[in-house]
Amino acid sequence: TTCLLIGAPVDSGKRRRGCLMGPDAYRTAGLAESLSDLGHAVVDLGNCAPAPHDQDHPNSPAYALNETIGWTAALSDAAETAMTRGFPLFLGGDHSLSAGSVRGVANHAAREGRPLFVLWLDAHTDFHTPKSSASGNLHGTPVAYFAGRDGFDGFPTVENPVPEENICMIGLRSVDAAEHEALAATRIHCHDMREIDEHGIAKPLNAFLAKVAAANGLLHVSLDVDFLDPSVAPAVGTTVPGGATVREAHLVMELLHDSGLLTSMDLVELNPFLDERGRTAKLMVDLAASALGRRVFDRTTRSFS
Ligand code: DIR
Ligand code: MN
Ligand code: MN
Ligand code: MN
Repeated sequence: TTCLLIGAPVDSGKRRRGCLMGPDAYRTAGLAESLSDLGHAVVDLGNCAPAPHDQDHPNSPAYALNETIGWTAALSDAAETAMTRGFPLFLGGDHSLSAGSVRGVANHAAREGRPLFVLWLDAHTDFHTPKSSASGNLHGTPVAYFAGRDGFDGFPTVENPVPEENICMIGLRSVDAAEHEALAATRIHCHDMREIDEHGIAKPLNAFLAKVAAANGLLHVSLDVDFLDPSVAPAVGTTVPGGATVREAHLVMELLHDSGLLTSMDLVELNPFLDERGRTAKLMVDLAASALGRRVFDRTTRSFS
């Protein structure tokens, strides 16, 4: 596989600053080296910049709306192009970047005549619209955008919305009332941490992967740092206790790799300003490596019975 590293230093999706340093933290933590050690060709495409956009009003209800629109347009184009060349890895940047990455990947999938599936690994559902959001932070809106919800005036039109039943969320533990109500009216697969506690993380994941395989789909994974428990991944602005363990997260990545279905990925919400000597950045790099084939023993050739 040719891994394409696409820096997306998006910091407009919320008020707390620092995610713009994410791409360089991943580079510093050795992402390219980790992937080339696995035998992949790695091309670092450098950092993207937002498309030209109107200036933002400092007190608009949706924070930095126009800048986020500019990022969505630029990253969508970058994603669509990258999908024809290899495996894109979007190095965030806050989660608003996924409005662009997923829109672009969805356009590519449509051109290939294949359905797109999205796995959302996050404490949050990010299913607000700019109108429903109480915080006005647009990093809480990308799923609503690429699923085709109304309320994204000024954003690039979503020509190829991801069908609700093709979206699976795992790790949920912070869902507000407006999101609950909106999600209840959809066919999005939502798996909260209680379900993981009771049944294990492989169960909902394998069920979803079976659907992707049966449909010959493309699979995009969006990994929010706050999917992980803050005790192991502190460098994120929106920590929520009770998240995935290191091994639960690696198991997800290992199963994704073994499925052979994964075709693109976002690493989002890392705020290096809050990190402890690169600890969270290194964990995210290790998870990306697992998704791209790092393993202890190879399940395809070894028998453990
Ligand atoms: C939160 C932000 N739900 C909001 N979401 C986050 O502002 O609406 N997503 N942090 O990962
Ligand atoms: Mn998120
Ligand atoms: Mn989150
Ligand atoms: Mn499900």
